[in-house]
Amino acid sequence: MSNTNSNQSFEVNFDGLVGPTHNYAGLSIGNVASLKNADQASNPKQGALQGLAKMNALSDMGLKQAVLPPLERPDIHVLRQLGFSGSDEQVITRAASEAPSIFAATCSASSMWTANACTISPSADTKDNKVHFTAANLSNKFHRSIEAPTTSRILEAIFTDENCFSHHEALPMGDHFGDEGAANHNRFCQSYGEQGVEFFVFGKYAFDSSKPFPKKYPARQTFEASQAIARLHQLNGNKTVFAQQNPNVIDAGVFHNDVIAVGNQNCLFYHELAFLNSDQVVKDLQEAYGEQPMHFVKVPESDVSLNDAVHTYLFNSQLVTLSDGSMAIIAPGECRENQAVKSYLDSVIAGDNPISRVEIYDVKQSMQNGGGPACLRQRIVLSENEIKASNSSVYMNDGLFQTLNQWVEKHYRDSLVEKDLADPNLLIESRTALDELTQILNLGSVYPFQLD
Ligand code: SUG
Repeated sequence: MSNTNSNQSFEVNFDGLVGPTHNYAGLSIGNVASLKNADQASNPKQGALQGLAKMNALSDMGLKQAVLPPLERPDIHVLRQLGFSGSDEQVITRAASEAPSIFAATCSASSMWTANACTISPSADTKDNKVHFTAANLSNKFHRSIEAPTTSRILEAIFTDENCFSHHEALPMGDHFGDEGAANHNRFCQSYGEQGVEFFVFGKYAFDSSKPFPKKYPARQTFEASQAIARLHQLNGNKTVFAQQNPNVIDAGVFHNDVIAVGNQNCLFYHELAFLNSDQVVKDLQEAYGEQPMHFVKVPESDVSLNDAVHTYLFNSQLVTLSDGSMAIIAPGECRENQAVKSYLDSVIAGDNPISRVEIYDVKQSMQNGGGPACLRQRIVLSENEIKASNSSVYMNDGLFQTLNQWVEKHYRDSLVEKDLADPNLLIESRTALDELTQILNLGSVYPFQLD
C-alpha cells in the first residue's frame, strides 16, 4: 500500500498540545461532555502529559508525528477589543468580575483540538500541486471563534515555503460560513501520495432553509463553507464528495462528523446513522474513488448504539496505516469501559476489513471536554520534500518528547478551577511557558504578547 518512489508521501499527525489554562467551563452547547463536566476541577499538567504520551506512542509505532503549540490564554487582546482596559492584570480582574462568562470563554484551551484548526488538502489533490491550508473560523462558538488569527500565524511559521504551501484566510465569520476544519473532512486514497477523494460533511445548508437541519443543537458546519474550502483548495470536482450529516445525530450530541465516522486510505468506519442518505453517500464515494473497491465498515445501531458512540467516542478514534499496510484504531480509554463497544472492537479485528489492531490511550482530560484522540490531531499528508521544506523542530522524536515533558512539568499547574483563571500569575506563567515553547519549536514570534 505504501508508495515506493523517491518522493514518498506520509500522513503526519499534528497533535495539539494541551494548554496551561485547560479547564472545564461548559462552553459548548451540543457537546454532551463539555456541559456535563462544567465547573469540575481540571488538571492541565495531566492533560498535556496524556497528549504527549499518545504522540510518543504513535511515533514509536513508526508513524510520523508532530506537535502544534497551544494558543495564548486568557486572550487579553480580545478582552481589550470588548472594552476592558488598563494593565493586563486590570483587564483580567475587570473582565472576571464584570463578565465572568465572557472571561471564561477567553481562557479556554480549546486550540488543543487541532482537528478543528484548519482544513488541509495535500498537493496531490490540488490544481497547483501545493498543500493548501484554510484556518477554520469556528464561528459557532465564541470561545473558538477567536482561534483563527494565531492558528494561521503558527501554520505559516511551520509551513513557510511558498513554493510548496498555500495559506488561506479563515472564511468570513458568521453562521452562513460556519467552518469547523478537518473535524468534518476525510480523504480517501490508495497511497497517500496519489490523488485522493476529499470528503466534506456538513450539518446544514445555510442558504436553503427548506432542507433538513437539526432542531435542538446547532449545525456548526455549513454546506456553503465546505464548498468554499473545496474552491479555495482548487480541488477536482470529480474527486470531491459532499454529504450531509444526519440532523438527528447532531441533536443526539454529534456536534462534528468525527464523533460518528472516520476514514483512512480505502476505508470508511462509520455508524449507520451518521449520514442522511447513507447508501447514496457510499455510492458517491465509491464512484469518485474509482475501480478498486473501498471498505465501508458500517457499525449498526444494534451493535453500538448512538448513545454509546457519543459517550465512548468510539468513532473519534484515529484510523492509521501501519508499516505492514494494515490499519490500527487508536481509541480512547472510555471504549474499554463499555461492554458493547469493547465487544465490537474485538470483533472488528476479525472482520473482513483492513483493521488489524486496536490501541487504547487515556486522554481523559481532553475527553471530559468532548475531545478524543481524533480531535487532538490534524492530519497533514506531506511528501518527503514537503517535510524537508517545513519547520523540522515540530516533528516528534525522543529528544523532543523528553524536552516537552520537562517543559510541562516545569510550567503547568495540576489543578484549575474557575476562580484560578482570574489569577494574574496564571497569565504570567502561561506567557513564560509559551515564550519558551516558541524557542523549543523554533517558531519565532507568533503570539500577540510577543508581537506587541
Ligand atoms: O469545540 N470542546 C470542543 C471539543 C472539540 C472536539 N473536536 C472535534 N470533535 N474535532 C468543542 O466543543 C469545550 C470547552 C469547555 O467547555 O470548557 C470545548 O470547546
